[in-house]
Amino acid sequence: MLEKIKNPTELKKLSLAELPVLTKEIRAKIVETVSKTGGHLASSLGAVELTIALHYCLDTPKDIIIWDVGHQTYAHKLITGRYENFSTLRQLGGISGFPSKDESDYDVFTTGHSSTAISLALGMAAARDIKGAKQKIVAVIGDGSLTGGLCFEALNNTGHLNKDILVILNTNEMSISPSVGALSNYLNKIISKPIYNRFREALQNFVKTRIPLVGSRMFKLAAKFEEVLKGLIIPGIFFEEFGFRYFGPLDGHNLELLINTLNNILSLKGPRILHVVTTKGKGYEPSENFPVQFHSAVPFEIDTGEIKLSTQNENLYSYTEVFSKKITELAQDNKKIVAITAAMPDGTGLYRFAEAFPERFFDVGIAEEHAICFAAGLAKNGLKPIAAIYSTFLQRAYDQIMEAISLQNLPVVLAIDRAGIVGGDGVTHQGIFDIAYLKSIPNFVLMAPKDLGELEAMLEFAVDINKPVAIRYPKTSEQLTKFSLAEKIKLGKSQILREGKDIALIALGSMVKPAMQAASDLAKENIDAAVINARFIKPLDEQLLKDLALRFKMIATLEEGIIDGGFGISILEKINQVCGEKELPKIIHFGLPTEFVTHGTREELLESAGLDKDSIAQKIKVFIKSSVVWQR
Ligand SMILES: Cc1ncc(C[n+]2csc(CCOP(=O)(O)OP(=O)(O)O)c2C)c(N)n1
Repeated sequence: MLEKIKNPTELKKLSLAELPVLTKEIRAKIVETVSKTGGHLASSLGAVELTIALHYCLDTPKDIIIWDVGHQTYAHKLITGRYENFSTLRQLGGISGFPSKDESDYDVFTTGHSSTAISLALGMAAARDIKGAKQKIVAVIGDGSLTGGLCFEALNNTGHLNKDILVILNTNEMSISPSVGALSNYLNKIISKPIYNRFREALQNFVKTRIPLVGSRMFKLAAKFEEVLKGLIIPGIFFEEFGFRYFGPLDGHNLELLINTLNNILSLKGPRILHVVTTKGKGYEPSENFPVQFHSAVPFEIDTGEIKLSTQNENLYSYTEVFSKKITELAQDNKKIVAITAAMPDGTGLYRFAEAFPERFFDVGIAEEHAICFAAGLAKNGLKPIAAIYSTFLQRAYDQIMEAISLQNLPVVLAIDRAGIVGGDGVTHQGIFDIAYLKSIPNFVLMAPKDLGELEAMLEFAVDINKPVAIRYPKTSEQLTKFSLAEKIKLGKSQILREGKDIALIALGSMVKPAMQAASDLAKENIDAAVINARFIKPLDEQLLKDLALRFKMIATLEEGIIDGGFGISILEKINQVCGEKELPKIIHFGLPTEFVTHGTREELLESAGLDKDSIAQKIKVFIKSSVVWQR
């Protein structure tokens, strides 16, 4: 059945009775594909019925569906013309794991960051009304994503503008990990035992037990009273106060109920919210049982749900894991250390810290802006906060980093995970802008470790220094290394790893290894390259740069981030400053162009950006040749 559905028009030709078969086929296709490619399995499985119901009731793409985050859209992709290519999910040149406006007219925005859907939908609704057009607009958002403050800005504005939009709130009690916060508790109460029902039970008991003689009259009075009370304490009163009409909670896997309800609600006017309850991972036992593991799954065996052996390597450790252990170890002795995550205790490795020091661990929900301000508050009152946030999501907290941390000069440590190329998650998740956006912020110390041992040393350094510090590290796994005490991290001091005379390669973090490999390959061709492990993006090692500028006619800078406004440009500026009258060395920058980087494996993407050891060596050879000609 699924194969034949090239678009929602064909979906609508199916009868209600046929739809359950389709849901099975969709789930099977998603599980089969993600078991090979990896991807957001559990969220997509939970939204299958909702997806079918929405496309069944709406006239997409004229009508609009905006999926918050967009990690739940695999069923949407399958019924909007991407069945044939679905096996290429998240692969280089294949279809994206998130909505992509360049991929399909049914994907309205290219998204991947949470809590934006209501704002986007409201903007489109306001434009629709100015144009006098007819268009239904729906935003689909999960309970985890609703913890983002941006949603409340949008709800507030929607109630004020009174626009026709439908928000579907898909609750499954999970963010990536279990949802946290007061709002999450409120939603759980609505689902598990609506306040209204509890009240009615209490009222009836009261009438029966306390006033038996006048029971029937009291029952009538109570019924009236109940009507009034209903207005005050219906489940969605919170949303009603924002100016929304609230419907639900509804079983989000009951297709017929969903379709009937949606048809009714879509014909109404004004801001509406439909609350559906779903099971994360629905229909595939391992993902229902382990929704955290299958939120963003790596390839697995379909029969058991076990991770495929080829994706495991026991000798390799991720930067996240080493961060996780080290920070927990440091916190044993240093009672001032507190840790903060914005809904990513597993992804950032802070789960370990949370287990060891629950009272010093804070999961603030998907709320990066709040996380940073909150960290500033903790630091102001004498603690040592470590906020672990992915590079891409930290973008959201730019202003808070600037004002709450930098302007106050508070000793907060930003542990920036997933810095650089992240792979399959693609354009919205690449952590390639953080150097450029943090470098210009006063007071910050910015660092990047060359290996796992150096990450540990940098963490020690960061918790000791009384300044704002950011450490960026990549999404990759390596063999463990030990940091020798003789190397000791000193503020703004780089490390010479290899002497040379023809060219100096100044490499940052993850680029140190390919720079060293390129240097040994170049040596075979009689090119003698020095390699410097920069360690610091800020402050730069002025003394060393002066020395290099005097000794070398050619310098290369290497970083896993955009060149524009990046580390290499800082080196160029500094060398320009320190060189004085002396002729400047010729400088070549290795890094990424100011463009969005698509999905693929990390290795493929680094290679296509010329950041692998062979491309580096090759380009340096050409650079040296052309520089010699140029100098003559
Ligand atoms: C700004 C931002 N922070 C963090 C994330 C990482 N993230 C992706 S999905 C997700 C959980 C979303 O939970 P929910 O909306 O309830 O959807 P579910 O996966 O439970 O269906 C998180 C934290 C993100 N995409 N955007």
